[in-house]
Amino acid sequence: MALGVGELLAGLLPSVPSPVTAVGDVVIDLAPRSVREGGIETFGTSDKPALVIGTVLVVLLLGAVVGIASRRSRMRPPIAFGGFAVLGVVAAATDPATSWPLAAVVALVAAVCGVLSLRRLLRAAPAAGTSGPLVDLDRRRFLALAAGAGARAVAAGSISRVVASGGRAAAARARIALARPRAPLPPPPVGLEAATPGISPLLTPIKGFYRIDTALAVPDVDPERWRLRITGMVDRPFSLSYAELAALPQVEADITLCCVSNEVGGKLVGTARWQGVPLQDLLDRAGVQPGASQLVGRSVDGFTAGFPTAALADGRRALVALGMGGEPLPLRHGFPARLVVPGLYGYVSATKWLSELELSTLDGFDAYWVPRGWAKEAPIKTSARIDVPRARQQVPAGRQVVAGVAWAPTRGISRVEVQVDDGPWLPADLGPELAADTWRQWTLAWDATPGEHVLRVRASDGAGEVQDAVDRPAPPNGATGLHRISVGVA
Ligand SMILES: Nc1nc2c(c(=O)[nH]1)N[C@H]1C(S)=C(S)[C@@H](COP(=O)(O)O)O[C@H]1N2
Ligand SMILES: [Mo]
Repeated sequence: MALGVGELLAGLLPSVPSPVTAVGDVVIDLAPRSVREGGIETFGTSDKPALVIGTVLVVLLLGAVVGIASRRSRMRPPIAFGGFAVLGVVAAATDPATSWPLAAVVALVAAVCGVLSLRRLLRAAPAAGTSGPLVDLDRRRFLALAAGAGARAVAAGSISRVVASGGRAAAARARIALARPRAPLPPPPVGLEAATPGISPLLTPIKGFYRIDTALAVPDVDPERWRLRITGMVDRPFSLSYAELAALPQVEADITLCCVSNEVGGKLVGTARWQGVPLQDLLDRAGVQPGASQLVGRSVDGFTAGFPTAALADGRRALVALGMGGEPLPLRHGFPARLVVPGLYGYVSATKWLSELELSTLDGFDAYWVPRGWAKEAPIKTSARIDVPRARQQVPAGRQVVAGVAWAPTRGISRVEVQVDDGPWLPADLGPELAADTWRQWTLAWDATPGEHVLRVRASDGAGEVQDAVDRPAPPNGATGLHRISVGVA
């Protein structure tokens, strides 16, 4: 019951986290490094529900323990619920996006609800070890009361979910129409997916776009109240409302985004047509001071990502993105605004739910993942992936299509080659190039002979430099090695 009421109040108050996600977030932050390194990948996907369900189950178990202990002493429930409340407030206080005094009030109300609901249950509980017709009646009454309390807790919790998910961000986003970009890109060319089933489409559908972040609950940012601040080592710090930012000239750019945790051949990479305000326009307006060597993006959820200002010197089209795939940014991908910087892994550049751009020095600040063992500078490595055939697939003998994508954002892809077993490197056909900042599709006609075969792929970037073939894990700055799959030919 305490949990349900806590969730309900958290859903109603914008700056109070849900107790479940607050505790879950602290679990993420305190988790040993090895667990979290796996977590940068998995928390983004299926492990988030797992962590939430786990937290709820643990709380329910603790509730049962408190219930049993309370039969011996009337002082135990207030102490136990008080303890939970303190824990919740501590969890909230470590979260910079949280108002902890409000969280304290929520914790107090939740705890009182818990104590009262337990008292009521205990008064109705039959004495232990007794039986008989009267006691059975008591037992039925107790079970009914317990079921009622449980139902109310679930109801309060679910109402909060509805309130939270139907929050301000979703409603506001539905009302937003993206401005027409200053120089719209031509419609994207027809990709190889038209003729090659199974190959990654040139532009990744938003629904299938990978998601990685440390946030347990997607931040619910009301664009009416949101501001973007440009601070630090600048001559003219300023801030913009969403309306002011959206009124600035916008551009479109096709950019491939990649996670540093992506294993060779992995799926944590995607390509989208982004729309937004050129980062350089905002920096020029602020007047970046000569000593500034790092640009740090700060998120409303406390996350930070930083990269060398020198990375922008080549004029790459970095954006404060407001749109993705022709729509306002989806909530999961950083609504109302995020950074997208071609050629840099997401954890150093692609701050979602962006609230501040701070100019500092490379020595002066370590962004979120740096003290956790990941490199400070992280350009995306040239890499290629085989999409077709799938690993360990059985294919008939004869002409088979081998196909996939290769990327070296900012440098472009000049060549992709495929090797069958220990044979020669065969040049693949390249698909249309959206931009040097995006991946490129490739296909190769393969005359498959019966037996087990190993297929390998390697890409060369726009400068003709072939990708690093040495197998290295993702930490500290991105995996290397060639993607290889085995296939059986019948
Ligand atoms: N606020 C916030 N922004 C973030 C992150 C995060 O944890 N919090 N993760 C970064 C990482 S590691 C990656 S790979 C990209 C992923 O962007 P996507 O979820 O839109 O694919 O977002 C980046 N931006
Ligand atoms: Mo990432």
